[in-house]
Amino acid sequence: MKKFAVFSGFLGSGKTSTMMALTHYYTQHHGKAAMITNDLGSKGFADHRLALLRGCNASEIAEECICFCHDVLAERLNASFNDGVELVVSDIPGFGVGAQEHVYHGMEADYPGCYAFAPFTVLAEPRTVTFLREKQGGDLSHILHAQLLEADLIVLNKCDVLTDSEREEAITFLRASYPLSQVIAVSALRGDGLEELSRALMQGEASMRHPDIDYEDADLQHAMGELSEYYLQYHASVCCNDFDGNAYLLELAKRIQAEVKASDGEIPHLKLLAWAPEGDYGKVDLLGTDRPLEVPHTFAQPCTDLAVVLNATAACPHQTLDGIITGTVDAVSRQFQLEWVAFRKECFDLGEEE
Ligand SMILES: Nc1nc2c(ncn2[C@@H]2O[C@H](COP(=O)(O)OP(=O)(O)OP(=O)(O)O)[C@@H](O)[C@H]2O)c(=O)[nH]1
Ligand SMILES: [Mg+2]
Repeated sequence: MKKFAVFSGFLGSGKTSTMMALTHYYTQHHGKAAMITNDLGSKGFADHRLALLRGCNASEIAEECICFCHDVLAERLNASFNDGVELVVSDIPGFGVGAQEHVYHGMEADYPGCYAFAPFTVLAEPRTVTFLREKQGGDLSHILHAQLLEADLIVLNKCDVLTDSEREEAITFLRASYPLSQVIAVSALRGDGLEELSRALMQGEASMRHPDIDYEDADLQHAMGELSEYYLQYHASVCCNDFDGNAYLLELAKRIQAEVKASDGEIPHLKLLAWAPEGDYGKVDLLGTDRPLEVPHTFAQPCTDLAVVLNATAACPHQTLDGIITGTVDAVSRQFQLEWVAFRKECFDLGEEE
């Protein structure tokens, strides 16, 4: 049986990490699996680069959401399935709200009976559960709830940060709040729960129900309209020395975090990925102004030459975000005595784009 699964979920919940861990696990233990990273804007986003650096069977669909380019998605699925792939997973850009309708129902309407859809999957992290339980986060809670309403399968990720009893409490809460969804717990970082996830996707089926979501809901629209996206790809080099690539990425992330906070904005996810010509790489994630920085991977060697991709989604006007990030890259690069040359930059309000 060949299956296609969409992974929805909030920024930073671990969609990309779980897709990478799952495709590796599935390929090692069952059969071929592939992942698609789907982003708006140019090609070459951090998630896709990271998947390639991690040696995953990965491709990207850029410039358009898979909600609206069924022909491109169908071609990609056909190529994978013809190549012996059994499971293809794709994420969804933006908030993903409405993706069950747009992707599963849209593909079934355009290509009736051609594809088997795995349970529509929504990633949640422990903080998602805290927000929903304590009704914190204002607009954010609205988005998280709308996403989870669509789920056939809720995957509680990052279970490595929870005790056993905290994990069970979180699962109980999710099951009670979303009784139509199966709930499982994983840790993409540690590799826990990947067999259960593989089975849920391959043995389960999409419900193809029409979730009761009010897309025109003013709060949801308001939350979507507040976000802006920033994308920068550049090359940085030092002329006659080497430098600490890990310290450089951390300094960038720290300063951007402080400046976004000072501007009263919020930054749910900034990804900083840099790699050296030999393939050594470093990654730093910023998941909010009030959270510690995440360092999923560090450079093993000092650097002389780096390609850098920086993607951010923030709740602040795109002009402000542009000023903060571009200014910080310039200042920190100078501090590290680096010459930097940008070769692609995009910055826009997500509300306008969507
Ligand atoms: N502790 C822990 N951290 C994790 C786990 N999975 C992902 N992370 C970290 O969470 C951060 C966000 O993970 P991503 O996989 O980039 O999240 P995403 O949902 O793809 O984010 P967007 O692409 O912005 O929507 C990264 O720093 C990961 O290393 C996990 O199982 N445990
Ligand atoms: Mg991602």
